[in-house]
Amino acid sequence: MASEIPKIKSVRARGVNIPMARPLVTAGGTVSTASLVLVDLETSQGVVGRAYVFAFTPMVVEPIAMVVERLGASIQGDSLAPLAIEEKLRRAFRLLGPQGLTGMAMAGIDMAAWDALAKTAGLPLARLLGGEPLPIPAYNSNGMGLIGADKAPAEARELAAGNDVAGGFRAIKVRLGYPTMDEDEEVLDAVEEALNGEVAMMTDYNQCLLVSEAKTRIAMLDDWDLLWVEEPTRADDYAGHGEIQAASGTPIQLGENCWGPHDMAKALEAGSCDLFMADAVKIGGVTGWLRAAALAEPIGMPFSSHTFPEVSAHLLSVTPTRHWLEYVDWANPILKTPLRVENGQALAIDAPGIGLEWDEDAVKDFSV
Ligand code: SMN
Ligand code: MG
Repeated sequence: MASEIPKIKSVRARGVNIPMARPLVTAGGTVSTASLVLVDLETSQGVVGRAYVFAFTPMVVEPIAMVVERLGASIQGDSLAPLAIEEKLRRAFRLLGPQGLTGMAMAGIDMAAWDALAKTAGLPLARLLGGEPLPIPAYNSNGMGLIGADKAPAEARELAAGNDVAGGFRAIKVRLGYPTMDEDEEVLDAVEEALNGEVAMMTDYNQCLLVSEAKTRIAMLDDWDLLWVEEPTRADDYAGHGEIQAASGTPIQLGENCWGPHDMAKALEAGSCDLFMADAVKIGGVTGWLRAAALAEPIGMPFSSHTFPEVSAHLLSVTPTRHWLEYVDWANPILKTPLRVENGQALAIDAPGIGLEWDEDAVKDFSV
C-alpha cells in the first residue's frame, strides 16, 4: 500500500541581511548584502522543507516574506504535491502576473515543498528527481566586480585558489562594462596574466550596453579565449541579444532574468543566445527549472546555473545539457553545512532534500 501523502501544515518566512565579504559591483548596480528570505515549510508528518530566496536588495526582504506567508496560508492542508501547488498558486496570480515578488515567493514555496518531499522520501533532491548527485564544474563568481585593473589581478588569484570550503576553481567570472572599452580590455589583460592560462574567464556586462555599442565592444572580446559574455544588453531585449549574438565570436550567455520557462522559450525563439543560465528562483523553483531544462535538451543548449549553488548542484545533476555552476558563498554564514567545491567541482550536499540547515544563532544575528 502506498504510504500516506503528507499535508502542508505551515509555512514560515524570515528575512536576513548578511554583509557580503566582497560586495558585487556590477555595471547594473551594486549588491553589498545577501538579503535572503528563509522559507520553512512544515508538513503534517513534522518534516521541515527549507529553501531561501535571494532578494537582490534589503528593500524587498520583508515584502517577499509576507507574500510567502500569505501564499503558505492559502495551501495549508493541501497535499505535499509541488506540481499541484504550482498550478494552484499560478492560478491565484493569473491576473497579477507571476513576475517579480509574486514569482520569487512562489519559487521559495516550490523549492521548500520539493525539499520536504525529498526529505520525506529520505533522498537527496537529485535522487528524488530520478538522477544522482554528480560533481558539477563550478566557477567562482564571488567578487570580481568593477574594481579596476590595479586590484583585479590579486583578487583573481585569490578567487581561483578559493578556500577550505570551495577551491581549485577552473574558471572565474569577470564583470565588465567600465566607462570605456579600453578599461574593459585593461582588466581582461590584467586578469588573464594573473591566471597564467590555467584558469578560464567568463564575462558579464549586466545589461549595460546599447545593442549598437555591444556589437562594437564584443568584437573586441574575440581577442580573448572567453567561455562566454553574459547579458550585454537589456535582459528582456531578446531580439537585440539575437543581433549581438549573430555578430559575436564569443558565445552569448543569458537567462538569469528569465521569469519561468515561458520567458526562456521566447529567448530561444529569438535566437538570443548560445548558452542559457537559469536562476533557480526566477525560473520558477525546482518545477520551473525542470521545464526549462527540458527546453534545452532537444536543442543541445548548454545550461548553467545563476546563484543558489546549493539547490543548483542537485538540479544541474538532472539537467541533460548541464554546463557550469555559478558558485557564490553568500548564504554560507547562515548554513550549518555549506556547499563544498573540491578541485573546482561542486558537490551537492549529501543529505536528504537540498541539504539546507539553518544555523539559528547566525540567523538571529543577521535577522532583519
Ligand atoms: C549577478 C548575480 C547576482 C546579483 C546581481 C548580479 C550577476 C551574475 O549578474 O550573473 O553573477
Ligand atoms: Mg549575470
